Amino acid sequence: MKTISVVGLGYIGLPTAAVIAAQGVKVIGVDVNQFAVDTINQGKIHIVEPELDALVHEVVRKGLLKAVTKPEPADAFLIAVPTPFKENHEPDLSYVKAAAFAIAPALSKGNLVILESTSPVGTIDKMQAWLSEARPDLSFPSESDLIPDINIAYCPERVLPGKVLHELVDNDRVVGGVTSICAEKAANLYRIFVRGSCLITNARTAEMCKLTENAFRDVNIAFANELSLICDELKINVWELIRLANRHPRVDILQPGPGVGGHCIAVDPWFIVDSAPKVARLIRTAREVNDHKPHHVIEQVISAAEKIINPTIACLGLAFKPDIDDLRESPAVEIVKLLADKKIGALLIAEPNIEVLPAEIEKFSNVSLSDAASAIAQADIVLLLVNHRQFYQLPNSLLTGKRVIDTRGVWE
Ligand code: SAJ
Repeated sequence: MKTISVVGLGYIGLPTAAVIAAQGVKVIGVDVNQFAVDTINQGKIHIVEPELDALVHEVVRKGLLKAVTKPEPADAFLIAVPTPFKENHEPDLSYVKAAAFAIAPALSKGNLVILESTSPVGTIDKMQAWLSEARPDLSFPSESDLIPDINIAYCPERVLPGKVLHELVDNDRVVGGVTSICAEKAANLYRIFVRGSCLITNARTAEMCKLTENAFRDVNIAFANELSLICDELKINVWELIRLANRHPRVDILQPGPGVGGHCIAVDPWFIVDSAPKVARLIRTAREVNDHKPHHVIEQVISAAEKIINPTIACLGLAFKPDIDDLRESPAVEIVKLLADKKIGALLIAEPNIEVLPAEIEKFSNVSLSDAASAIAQADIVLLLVNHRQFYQLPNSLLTGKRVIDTRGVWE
């Protein structure tokens, strides 16, 4: 494999492109975002991920990675574009469709096309149909038993934001081919940079596997979140309860929080619900339990603020999980926005990983950015939303006399 094209240079595509290029393979990265393309070609990055800047700098300098806005011929095309959902939780495949039509003119006989984007079951068939529509002169795997011109596979990414460069290499990969030859060819591509095992299956199972992994986590977090609501009612410390229950050899409960954030776990289970609405009852309920959690936290703040005139509320953390600066789909952001909108009091936000508040929060006149210690010192109510490592270091004495709502169990 001499040249690999990676389509979509975001949180998954760019690290993947860089890791492949680091193995000495020529990589052409494609993105519709001119700013991203220009930034990468300068050896810089437009996203935040530990160690990625140095790696991109090195592979661009060596001429192994270049970014373009229009696809160019390559031996393999790896598509890593977003698959969000629409208002009604229906999957939005428009980016996959656009990517398929964009690469079609650059395809030639012998090429391998792999989709990595999290997708509802059956997406690979749609992608193949779009490619075939755009290139009727080429044959595709399901059309005959003959060797097709183009091989197609679905291989989901499964890396954890914050540890992407390590997990890209060390995690096992599920490689789903439209035919077993497609799977074998795709596995050979991943073996260029993956140290984990490449587990071969069909494309449909691989599509469902990705959704299953994130739905599993969502259901388990929902269990913890539901327990936290039950414990609030029954006056039991949920953190102690979980710690004790987890001493059973076959019990491993996750941690409650203010809700589930990020762009994966709160989205992917809906793809399962959308495909099998009558039977996916537990998965749907878990989503609803987790989506309700931010509203429960708001109720807790409202009730704590009831007897205080013009309360000051310190809100600790905005990111969707600890020790990152990623605010996308963060329950903490949702909570702060709703509290600001309800004008419950003055909100002092402490988020050690950002320097300016996002516009959606900054627009409120009752909100300002602060450091954690002074926010707590001025506050009547302390609302802990993210368990960033800096917050564990704050002396407990700062909290004396404050009403504390700790959604992550940092000060339990
Ligand atoms: N959370 C809890 N309690 C917990 C664990 C997590 O409330 O006990 C919350 C976090 O605070 C966060 C959300 O869940 O708001 C999601 O965080 P996460 O660390 O569980 O997962 P992500 O979204 O960063 O990454 C997930 C990973 N999937 C699984 O662990 C099954 C990752 O491997 C996937 O590649 C990624 O989704 C993805 O791209 O799909």
